Amino acid sequence: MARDVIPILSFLSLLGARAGATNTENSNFNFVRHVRSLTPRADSEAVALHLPQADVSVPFGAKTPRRKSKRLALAALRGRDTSSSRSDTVVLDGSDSDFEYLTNVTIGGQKFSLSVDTGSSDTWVIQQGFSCFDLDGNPQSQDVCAFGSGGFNPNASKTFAPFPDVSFNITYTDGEVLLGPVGVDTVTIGGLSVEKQVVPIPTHAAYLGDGINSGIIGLSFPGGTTVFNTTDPLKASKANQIIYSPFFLSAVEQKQVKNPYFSIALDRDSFEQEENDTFDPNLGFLSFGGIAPVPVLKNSVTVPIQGFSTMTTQKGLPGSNLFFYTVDVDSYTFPGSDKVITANNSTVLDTGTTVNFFPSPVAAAYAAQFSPPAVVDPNTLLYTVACNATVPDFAVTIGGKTFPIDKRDQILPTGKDADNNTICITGTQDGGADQAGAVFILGDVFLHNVVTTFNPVDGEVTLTQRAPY
Ligand SMILES: *[C@@H]1O[C@H](CO)[C@@H](O)[C@H](O)[C@H]1NC(C)=O
Ligand SMILES: *[C@@H]1O[C@H](CO)[C@@H](O)[C@H](O)[C@H]1NC(C)=O
Ligand SMILES: *[C@@H]1O[C@H](CO)[C@@H](O)[C@H](O)[C@H]1NC(C)=O
Ligand SMILES: *[C@@H]1O[C@H](CO)[C@@H](O)[C@H](O)[C@H]1NC(C)=O
Ligand SMILES: *[C@@H]1O[C@H](CO)[C@@H](O)[C@H](O)[C@H]1NC(C)=O
Ligand SMILES: *[C@@H]1O[C@H](CO)[C@@H](O)[C@H](O)[C@H]1NC(C)=O
Ligand SMILES: *[C@@H]1O[C@H](CO)[C@@H](O)[C@H](O)[C@H]1NC(C)=O
Ligand SMILES: *[C@@H]1O[C@H](CO)[C@@H](O)[C@H](O)[C@H]1NC(C)=O
Ligand SMILES: CC(=O)N[C@H]1CO[C@H](CO)[C@@H](O)[C@@H]1O
Repeated sequence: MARDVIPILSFLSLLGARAGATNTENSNFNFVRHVRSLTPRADSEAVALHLPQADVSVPFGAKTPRRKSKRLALAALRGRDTSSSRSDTVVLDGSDSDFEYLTNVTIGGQKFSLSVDTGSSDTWVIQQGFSCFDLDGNPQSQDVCAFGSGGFNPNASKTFAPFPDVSFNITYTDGEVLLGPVGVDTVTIGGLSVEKQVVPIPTHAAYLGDGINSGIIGLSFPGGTTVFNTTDPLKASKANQIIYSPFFLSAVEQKQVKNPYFSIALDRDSFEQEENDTFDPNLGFLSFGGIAPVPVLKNSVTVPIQGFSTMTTQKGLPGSNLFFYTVDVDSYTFPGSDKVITANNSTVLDTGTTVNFFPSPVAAAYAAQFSPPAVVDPNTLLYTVACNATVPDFAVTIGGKTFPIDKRDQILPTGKDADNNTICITGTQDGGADQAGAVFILGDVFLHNVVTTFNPVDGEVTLTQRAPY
């Protein structure tokens, strides 16, 4: 989820980016492109695939506005200027259609709602008694940070133990900061329990919370963890980074799941729901050990995660030095698509981004096919469209398999104008030029149409088309 928040920021810092920077230098960035990508495994027949049903599934329980840091980070990732006013509007602005996926988690017997994030690696929870700051570092009352609870109390946990002499330190491009000590404790999601999981419990937060979550479940790779071998958070660096197993890899190590899969099915909302609700208990499933329990079709493919490398974790499992679930897209298909050069570059499966961000020529050519056509709003730089426009077909081909996107996903109401008319944007937005270093995003607009099953141990992801719903 959206927590891509952390992931993307970590990604940027790995690239050597600074707050507000629009250029990234590839100093530490070691991207491994897979030859295997040329031979994806098509799971055409006998689907239910080779994938087993999940051992454990939990529902997604709520939607909340995405944090600003994520929007800014995404803007920066796409090479846009985060310091100008336009950056605020590049990504959806806290509208009902822009949300995070949350689920309940128990840590040391204490219950919290955490954001689910396939783009970051730490599972952290704010600590009771924390100090809150604004983004300029001025002390504030705790409620300004807008966590969904008073926080975790390590003294009240029978299973908590401190992880001595280390610290947690994350700084976001928009100035958000979380830092503090780290412990190990039992973490339970649904029926899945992991013992002695490393859990940062920050005491200092400059946080733009949503009033519901108290932290994040990071489902990405060990390389993205941000715990450092120093008690002085100022001394945190790549050199003293402690690579540890994130929650799901710990579950694999502790044999709490039969198979090394976690799977996500994200449901689309209806226009009507988005209009009136800020809470929806039926947004899909996060599943462990197999594929999420929703009806699927036979159309399915397994492809390697690009950038995955077999560094080993402390406990000997393969991990990756990247934090993203990146795939190669073969092509985008829509009326007139034969005239545009499509996707040469990395595309990230991101549960935390609402819309798709595709190469400029793709976004422009597709926008022109709406009737009436979608046009770029000069203020927001987003493609806006009549809410009742006719939507052209669109499909994404990955590993030789073509996954259509439901037309309902391609028009999103984002708010009202001064005359109370609903403003709509398209689900396919401009992610910048298709050039070296570019990163594009397959967001919720795409992910509503597939079940995404991640295998972070073998570095593969399986996309399976959902039955219409
Ligand atoms: C999470 O916990 C709250 C409070 O106990 C409960 O009301 C809610 O239904 C739970 N949500 C899910 C998705 O289980
Ligand atoms: C836990 O106990 C220690 C020692 O008594 C105390 O300093 C600390 O503030 C307590 N933490 C919380 C969150 O209550
Ligand atoms: C931290 O660094 C010290 C000194 O180099 C080392 O002995 C210790 O094992 C490190 N701790 C961890 C958790 O890596
Ligand atoms: C966190 O670590 C970075 C170095 O990686 C450092 O520049 C920054 O000041 C630290 N943040 C805090 C609040 O100590
Ligand atoms: C949403 O609220 C508006 C205004 O109160 C109402 O007219 C409309 O019927 C509601 N829609 C749904 C699906 O409840
Ligand atoms: C993308 O790849 C195609 C075929 O390999 C090539 O013709 C095209 O020039 C590339 N696009 C860009 C922007 O370089
Ligand atoms: C779409 O809505 C506009 C007004 O918002 C209306 O003028 C137009 O006739 C509608 N088009 C269709 C196809 O319903
Ligand atoms: C728009 O709707 C809101 C709430 O329904 C109302 O307070 C406001 O006056 C309306 N504005 C216009 C221009 O009609
Ligand atoms: C990471 C990657 O594959 N980058 C490619 C993006 O597209 C340009 C133009 O085709 C290539 O030169 C890059 O290698």
